[in-house]
Amino acid sequence: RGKCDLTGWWENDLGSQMHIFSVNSQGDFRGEYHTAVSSAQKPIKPSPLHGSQHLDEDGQCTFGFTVNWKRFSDSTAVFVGQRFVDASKQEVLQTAWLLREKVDSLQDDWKATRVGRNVFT
Ligand code: B9F
Repeated sequence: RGKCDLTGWWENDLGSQMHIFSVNSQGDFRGEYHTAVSSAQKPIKPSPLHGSQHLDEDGQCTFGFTVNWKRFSDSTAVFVGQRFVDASKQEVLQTAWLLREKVDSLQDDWKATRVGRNVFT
C-alpha cells in the first residue's frame, strides 16, 4: 500500500460515505458509494463506483471515478480530485463532480448536468 492509496472508508461534507475496496498496481479501483442525499423517489441504495488514480510517491495524487446510481436512479456522476494531508496530518480528498440526470428529450439536454464540489476525509 503506497502513500497515495485510496483504499478504505471516506466521508464527505454531506455525510456521504464511500468504500474503496482495493487499488491495484495500475491504480485502478472499485468500491461502493453511499450517498447521504438524493432527490430520487426511490430509497437510496449503495451504488458501485470505479476509478483510476495516480500512484506518485509524494502523496498528493490525482484520481477520478464514476458512480452509476443504477440501483435507484438512471443518472451517473463523475468525480475528479486530489489527495492532500492537512496541517493536523489528516488525509483530505478535494473533489469536484458532475452529475448527469437522464432527460426525456434533446430539448431538455440543457438542464441535465449539475456541478459541485465535495471534501472527503
Ligand atoms: O439524487 C440523485 C438523483 C439522480 C436522479 C434523481 C435523483 C442521485 C444521487 C446523487 C448524489 C450526489 C451527491 N452526493 C454526494 O455525496 S452525487 C454528487 C453529490 N455528492 C434529481 C435529479 C438529478 C439529481 C437530483 Fe437526481
